[in-house]
Amino acid sequence: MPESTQVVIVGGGPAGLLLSQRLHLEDIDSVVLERQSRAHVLGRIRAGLLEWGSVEVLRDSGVGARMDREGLEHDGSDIVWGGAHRLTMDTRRFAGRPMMAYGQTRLTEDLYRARDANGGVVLDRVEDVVLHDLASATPSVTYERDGRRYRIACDFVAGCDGFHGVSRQAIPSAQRREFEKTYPFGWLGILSETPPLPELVYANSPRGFALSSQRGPSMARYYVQCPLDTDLGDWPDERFWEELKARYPAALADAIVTGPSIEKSIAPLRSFVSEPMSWGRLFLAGDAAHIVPPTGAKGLNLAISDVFYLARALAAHYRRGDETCLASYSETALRRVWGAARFSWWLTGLLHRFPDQGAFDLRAQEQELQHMATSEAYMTAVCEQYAGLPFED
Ligand code: RFL
Ligand code: PHB
Repeated sequence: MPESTQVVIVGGGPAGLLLSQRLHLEDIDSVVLERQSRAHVLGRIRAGLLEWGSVEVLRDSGVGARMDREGLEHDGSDIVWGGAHRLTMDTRRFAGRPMMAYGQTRLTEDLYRARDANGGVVLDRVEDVVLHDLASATPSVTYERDGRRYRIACDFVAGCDGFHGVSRQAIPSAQRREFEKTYPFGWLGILSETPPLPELVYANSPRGFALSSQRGPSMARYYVQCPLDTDLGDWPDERFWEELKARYPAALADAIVTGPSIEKSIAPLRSFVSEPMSWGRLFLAGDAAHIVPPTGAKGLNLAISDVFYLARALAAHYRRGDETCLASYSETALRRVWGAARFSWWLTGLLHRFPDQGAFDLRAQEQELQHMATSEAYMTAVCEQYAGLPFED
């Protein structure tokens, strides 16, 4: 087991793996500590839609080859509402860049493959990770693996351990400020080996939100808004397909190809931001610092942009002894995080049905969708954010 490294990365999800890959390209050593088995991490079905800025970071990190072969490039996504209306958030036209449908599961596989090929150290099944002396110049991390306890000395710790990780909690609570919003519903999602609709289509319907997305030419991902206490056992495939189709206009519903699901899960929706994103020698990236509801497709993209800023800051420290980017990492990353947090909250409000919504609120939703459909100025502002805000120099 390694006794020292430059950066200990807690969490081997997309944020942790991409950070280790980018640090490797900068000749900076890291060790990734992941709580779950690799099979478990690779089995998780999550995000699917990448901003073009993320696509470019992944290419630049040497992990873009399969994405470029198998990902589905899009001019944007559609929204349907009121049974008959349809608009396109055409990001190519209104923001000058397309988007890419490419599953997080595949991206995680690509990252593991790249780290294995480069001799990267990713330790899975580690337990009881504890961060020490973060306020000093000589932090360390202890953990247990196969019943034995180990310590790694390091210069920095990167907390990439997701919302339920330990890193964020290592910042004293008096130094942390948390902002949170919960929503009274979740998303019930399925994956099915069927040809998806040619476009991503979000639906605002009286029965609740729905989304039709893609994972490849013959792999579709669908979601329906559901109550938080939904029991998966009550949702055999037939019921899911019937409910999904009932939320789309007839022509789209007829175009949905059904088949057996190969995965089915429920995700609650939450908005959460923890400030600051760094403390002493600890730097947080990805879901460890913030959660957005999936409506805006921003979670994975934020993990990628955090890692872009953090790897750049660590490279400036090791190459030039320049501490300015590390000192401003939290502030820089948070500007983008709050942009996405606000956008995801707004799009969630626009497309879902809330238990306390009255007739006035529904008319306001319709009016806003109508406004988007008819105002180029409004659509441009929306597309700018859906396509992803540019990275700062
Ligand atoms: P992850 O993926 O949660 O990885 C964190 C890793 O840390 C490990 N870990 C620990 N390791 C060691 N010690 C501990 N104490 C640990 N505690 C935890 C975990 O096992 C895990 O492997 O966070 P990361 O890397 O920051 O990545 C974030 C993304 O996974 C997430 O934001 C996205 O999936 C969100 N998301 C979407 N994002 C998009 O950009 N576009 C989308 O289209 C999109 N769709 C979605 C989504 C999330 C969804 N769910 C299930 C919440 C759709 C859904 C349904
Ligand atoms: C997905 O494909 O999982 C997906 C796509 C777009 C979203 C959310 C999730 O807004």
